[in-house]
Amino acid sequence: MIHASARVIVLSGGVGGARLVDGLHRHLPAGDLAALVNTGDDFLHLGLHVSPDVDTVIYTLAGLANPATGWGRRDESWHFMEVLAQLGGPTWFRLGDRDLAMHAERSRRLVAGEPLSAVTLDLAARLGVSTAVIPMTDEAVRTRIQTADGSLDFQDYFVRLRAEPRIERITFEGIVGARPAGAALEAIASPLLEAILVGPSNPYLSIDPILSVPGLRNAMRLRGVPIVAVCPLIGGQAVKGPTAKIMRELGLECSPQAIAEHYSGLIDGLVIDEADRDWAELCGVPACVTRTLMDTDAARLRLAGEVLAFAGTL
Ligand code: FO1
Repeated sequence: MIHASARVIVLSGGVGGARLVDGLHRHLPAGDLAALVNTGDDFLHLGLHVSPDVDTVIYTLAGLANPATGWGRRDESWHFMEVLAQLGGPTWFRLGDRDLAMHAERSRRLVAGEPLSAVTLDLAARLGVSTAVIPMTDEAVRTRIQTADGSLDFQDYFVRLRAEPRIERITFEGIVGARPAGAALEAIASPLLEAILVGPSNPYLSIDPILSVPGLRNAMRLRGVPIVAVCPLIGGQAVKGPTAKIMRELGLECSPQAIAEHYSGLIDGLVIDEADRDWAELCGVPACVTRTLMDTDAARLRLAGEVLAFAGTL
């Protein structure tokens, strides 16, 4: 129940979001942080429930993440994939031997009837992670990409097709029946809560699923603590992933102003990079201009401190 005493909640999806979670995890005393993570990227693969954004946060905070990719584990071996290839199985989604244990054990506990949030909180704790890693919902929500040639499962689009298809619309299958994970509502209700942060994740693919879980956005808005987002773009470009490409395909300008507009009504402030200093007056909310590139552990730690300090002024 460490999340019931959270001081800070951070919304995260993808590799970029996990970097800010890591900075906050390093900056804050153990147990003060709760990460509310996207599960729209989850899928059943080889009969296993894979939760990529959750695992990216867990591995990053545990110091186990592959530094080159940001996802999966460092010091991996690939015997499973080698034999899978020989057997003619799908190899487009790469599962390392050690990573495989996470998917197998999560699947075993889900099949036994445990809710995703209970399994996730426990697996993170078993890897020594003191931050509460909370899936946005225990129900199945699946991000689907609508293209001119039909709709695609998320990982098919993002990994197998390398995010090349042109997006017309993004939908979240199962979102209507989804409820916020109990642990998420407990963290939001924490009497110690000081701020809610939105990581520099892809707003459309990674944050919108979280904000679309019925009741979650309102619960955060009504809590009455500052809500601050970190802009995922620097100089009109995404630091990692297809955010800028998707914004163009959705007819959006790749600017901090478009990001601020996307989060309008939710955020009280936006953190933007020095390269985008000229946009500060155009975001409609107070903007904090700083260096947002988290290319080192020190940069993650520094940005985390600055974001929290900025939230404290709102
Ligand atoms: N991303 C890839 O681009 N290629 C992969 O083979 C791949 C495997 C993978 C395995 C486990 C995991 O937790 C994540 C993995 N990812 C892979 C990343 C994942 O597709 C994305 O990080 C999220 O779904 C979007 O942020």
